[in-house]
Amino acid sequence: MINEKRVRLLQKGNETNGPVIYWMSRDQRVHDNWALLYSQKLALEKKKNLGVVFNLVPNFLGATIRQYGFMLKGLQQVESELKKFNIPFFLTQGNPDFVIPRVLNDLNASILVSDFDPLKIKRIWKRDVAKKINIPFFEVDAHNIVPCIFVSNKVEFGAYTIRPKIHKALPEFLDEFPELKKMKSSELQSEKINWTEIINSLEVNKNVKEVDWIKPGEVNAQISLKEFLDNKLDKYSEDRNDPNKNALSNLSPYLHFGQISAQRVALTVEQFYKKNPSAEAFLEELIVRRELADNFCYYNPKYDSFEGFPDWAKKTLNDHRKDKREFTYTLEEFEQAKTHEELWNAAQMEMVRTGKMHGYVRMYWAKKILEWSKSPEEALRIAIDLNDKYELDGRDPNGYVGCAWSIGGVHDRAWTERPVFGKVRYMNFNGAKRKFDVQSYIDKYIK
Ligand code: FAD
Ligand code: FO1
Repeated sequence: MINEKRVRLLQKGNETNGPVIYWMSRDQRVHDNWALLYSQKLALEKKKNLGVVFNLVPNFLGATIRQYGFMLKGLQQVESELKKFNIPFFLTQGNPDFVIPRVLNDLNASILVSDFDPLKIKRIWKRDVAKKINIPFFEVDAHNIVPCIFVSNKVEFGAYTIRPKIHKALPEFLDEFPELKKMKSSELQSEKINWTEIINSLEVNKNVKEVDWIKPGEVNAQISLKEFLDNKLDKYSEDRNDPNKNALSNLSPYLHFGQISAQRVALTVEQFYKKNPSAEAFLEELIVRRELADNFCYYNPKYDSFEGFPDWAKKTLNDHRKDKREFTYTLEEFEQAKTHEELWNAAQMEMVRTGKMHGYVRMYWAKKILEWSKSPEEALRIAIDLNDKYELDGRDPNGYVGCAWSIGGVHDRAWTERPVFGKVRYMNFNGAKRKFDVQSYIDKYIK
């Protein structure tokens, strides 16, 4: 059963007798995918074929071979898993507003289904595609447990305002997924995809190397989930702010690329780990914090700029715009970890080397960029640029909110006023020292 509140008709149209097409983008997985399940429901009801299209764009918000490699290896597994269900997978390349209408036309598609994504770039893609097609165009929120547009119709002030709305809706939306059914084999076939050729032909930055500590794809995501829940959930509450402890789930790259469903993670915790002392703390991050980020990006189009900060933060940062900066660094100096503070340099090196900076350190890392940049605008741009260039989980609503929380007080409150930060929450080396053994963290990343 699919809750219709997860589905939105973006544009009416006239069906053909061709296949239902799911334009996969944010949720790159076969199982536990509401957009794919809804596409199959339509196809079975209307006795039509079903196909999946993924359109590869030549560049995406500063992504490098590190992220494209992870994503494409995951998509390769999507293709072979779909084959077991007789669902052809079409990989197209180019600008979606040109390529998607063309492939829909080539396939004589009857209905188009897409997955929800609050990022501006995705909303522009869909708007442009909608202008050029006249078949029904649906959007399904396959990323959030409580659909983003259902849980609230406005920008929420913070976790404390969205949490009750989410918790009230969870009994209805934290429901079990139906199984994907096998389709009858049909004349709808996709041609063989030469994945090596596709990866080699990418014109993205190839100096940010792929990482090998995490294996991409839907199956590896499930293995990581089980490993975390069995071996690390117990200590999550107490250890999650200590970057020297391997206490986090490391699910964010899988969640970012949609290789695992947050709803599946939450269902697993509810079913098998309910009694765990850390279950609540983990679900708070996974459900409330994550859905709060989608809410911010969807209802605040300026989610990646100073304009998007709350009024109190804009005012206080403006009041302190002229404060003397003890140190200022350029993007390059930050990027090469050339600041005066070893802890910050170590955090930068963790991100550059592993593609995943520890969550606690990320807050300190971004706040120091505010302190050591010429302006809050420049600080936000540098934080986003570096985060999106090196992080596997970058280019994500969580990242824009993470940077805006750190630099512009988004979803936070005013604190004691001080130079440069004004009333934006301050964090520093001494604060970190109280939380964990900073020297061993530094030694680990600063040879
Ligand atoms: P865990 O603690 O195991 O959390 C599990 C899941 O809960 C995460 O994968 C994520 O989906 C969610 N979650 C946890 N913390 C947060 C949070 N603060 N906000 C929203 N969701 C959260 N997260 C990204 O996914 N992509 C980013 O680009 C990103 N950039 C950030 C930048 C800054 C400056 C800050 C302060 C935070 C950023 N975060 C980002 C949020 C958070 O740090 C990461 O989600 C988390 O560290 C991912 O590691 P994990 O999955 O092992 O975390
Ligand atoms: N989505 C696409 O539909 N096509 C792409 O080629 C594509 C590339 C890409 C590269 C890096 C990255 O982090 C994300 C990328 N995405 C792409 C989007 C991704 O699927 C997510 O939807 C968003 O980044 C999260 O909202």
